[in-house]
Amino acid sequence: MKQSIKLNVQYFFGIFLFVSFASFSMSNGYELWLNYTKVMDQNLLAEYRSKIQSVYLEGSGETHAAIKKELKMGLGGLLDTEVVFHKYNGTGNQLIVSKYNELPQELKGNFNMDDLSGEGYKIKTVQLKNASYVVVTSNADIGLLYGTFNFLRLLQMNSSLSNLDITEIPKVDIRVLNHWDNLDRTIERGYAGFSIWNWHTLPGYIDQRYIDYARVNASVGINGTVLTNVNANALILTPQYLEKVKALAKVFRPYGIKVYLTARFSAPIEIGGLETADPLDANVIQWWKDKAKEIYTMIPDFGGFLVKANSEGQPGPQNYGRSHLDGANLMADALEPYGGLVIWRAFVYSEHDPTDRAKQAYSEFLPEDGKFKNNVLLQVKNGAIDFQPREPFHPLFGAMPNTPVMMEFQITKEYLGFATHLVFLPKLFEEVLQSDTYRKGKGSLVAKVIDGSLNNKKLTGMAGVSNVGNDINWTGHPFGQADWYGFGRLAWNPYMTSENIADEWLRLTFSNDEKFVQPVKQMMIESREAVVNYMNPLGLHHIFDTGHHYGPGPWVNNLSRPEWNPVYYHKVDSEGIGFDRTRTGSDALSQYAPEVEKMFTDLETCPEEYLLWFHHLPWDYTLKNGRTLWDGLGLKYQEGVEKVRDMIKTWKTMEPYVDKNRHHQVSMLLNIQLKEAIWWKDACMLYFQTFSKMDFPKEMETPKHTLDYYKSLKYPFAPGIRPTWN
Ligand code: GCV
Repeated sequence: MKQSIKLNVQYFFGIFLFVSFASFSMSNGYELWLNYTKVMDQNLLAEYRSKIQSVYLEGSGETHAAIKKELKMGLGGLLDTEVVFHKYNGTGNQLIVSKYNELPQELKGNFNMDDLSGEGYKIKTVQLKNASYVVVTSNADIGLLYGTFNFLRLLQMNSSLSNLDITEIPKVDIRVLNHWDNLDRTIERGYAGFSIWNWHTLPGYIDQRYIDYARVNASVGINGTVLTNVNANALILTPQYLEKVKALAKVFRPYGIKVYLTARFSAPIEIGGLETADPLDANVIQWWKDKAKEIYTMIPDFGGFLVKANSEGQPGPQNYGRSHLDGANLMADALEPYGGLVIWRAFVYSEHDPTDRAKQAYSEFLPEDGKFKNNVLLQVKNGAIDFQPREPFHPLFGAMPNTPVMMEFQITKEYLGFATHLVFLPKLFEEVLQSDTYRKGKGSLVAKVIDGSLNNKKLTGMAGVSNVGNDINWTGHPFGQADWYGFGRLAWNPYMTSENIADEWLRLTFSNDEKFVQPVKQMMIESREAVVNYMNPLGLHHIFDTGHHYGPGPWVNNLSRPEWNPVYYHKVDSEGIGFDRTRTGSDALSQYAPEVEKMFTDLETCPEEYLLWFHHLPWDYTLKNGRTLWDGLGLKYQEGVEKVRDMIKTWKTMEPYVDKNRHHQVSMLLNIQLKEAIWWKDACMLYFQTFSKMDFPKEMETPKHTLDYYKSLKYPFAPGIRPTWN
């Protein structure tokens, strides 16, 4: 039987995981955080084995089957023992995994299930006379699956089973990954290989990866996936491709994951043969209705459409003189009979609009508050520009009380060093979620907008632009897995701290040894500020090289649209640097609540992290530490570089705790990160110096090359560049 469990494991994770189980020193990271290797602590192992002598598992159906498989794999691996499924024994030392209505009668009294949604669950140690049970229960199969994953996580993290009393309910409804995957398998802003969706071999060939993808997502509560790029190709809505989507939906269904697709606004023309895509045209309206019916006939639980319209060249209702509202409601009407959703993106800015790009989404969408159909969510990026290493929160959060506004984070690191830099993103996500919008007074956190509690919203959501590709370890950088994990955990509970997330992930993925967990956790937490410092300190933003966004390009000034040029964002001149967004400048600050506007406007209260985001300041402006702005900039760049050196030192000492393969991978990547941090410092400071005409601060290491050298660097094949959009 032990043998058969091993075979199961091999079956479910494929050959990659088998290799990693076979030899710790060869781990390739394919298993992600579902690392069910045997519990090392002998006392705990003995405790677990004695408390889980058998498993009572009641129920039927596909999700139930998924639970059983996971328990076999998880317990089989962690306890390195035969997993015995048994009827309720009445004598204890049994793991009970059962929906509440199927629980043995004598256990039911220990639970009040009224407060639970279908996705919620409870895990409790129940003492009955002399018998002790660990019970995982829920009102629905999917909650039971989530509870099962949590239970396995407890074992992975070496928690005691003696006094468990856990109630978990997701705080956000739609917890969804956005894949910017194209039908040719390239990924826009993807740095971990090609798309895992093999459209060519679907629907006939079901890659083991699809199943493992569903498992890992469900393990953190992600319940939806948008399979295709927002720069959409209408072909995905043709019958040929819908058959493939249907096959994926079937794989994901037992794991509670719905599929969504991106809908190209001009699809009625491109694949429907109509002459227009005008949202008010009767034929267009009918076309979308027919398309929705066709999709739901094939995929009854289809999630809905994600739409990028009239943004960066994508077609949309404005091509016909109509509004975003017209466009969104058109699709909402079509999907409504089937319970489908429209997720409409607020990421819009126009080359024909001369106002500050940061202001445009707010101006466009605010007047539409309360006018969208009930099945529309507005998906808003965390900041008003574009996933920068640090951005102030988007002013739309909290400003549209009558519209479900959902969060869009970017898990892939378009502007944070691709899959090469170790930057722990949950720290960034946490900062945004904990920001105070002041829309309903102090404490109106972005997190409260996202979980709906600020304005009593019934429909809530959080999206993460995926960092997954077909690299063996899914995310390229081994630590990129933590960003995927952390996104899922925060989508479930936007109030989790990044520290807890790092702690969990490290234990699940690497080791429970405190000598490993504590220093590496600290390194992860600090890694986000490091990247801000060596790329975009003191509120600088969007100074990345053109198109691919790899490396610095603060000098770029020749692109056709002004707001595509870095010079637009830093506004450097001989006097100083920064974007004045106060009333004397673009006045973008007036889009925030008065308290927030005041805080950012007043130089006394504006956090220095956001200084140059909101202010154009002279080179000799005095920072809080008494140094000039010019010196401060150099010192911040240097600080970022030093932090990467610290990270390298820390990681070196971790060799005894990490398998050779991953230790070596991370070491190599950290060395590249250091090289690139220095590149950023040198290139930016040399460029800014041509305006400030000041000497570098003495603490800053002298640049290795000339500015011309840095300007000459070209990366025509950097990964993730936009392919032709159609
Ligand atoms: C999918 C940025 C990225 C684009 C991306 C766009 C968006 O501009 O560089 O690659 O397009 O955001 O979010 O739509």
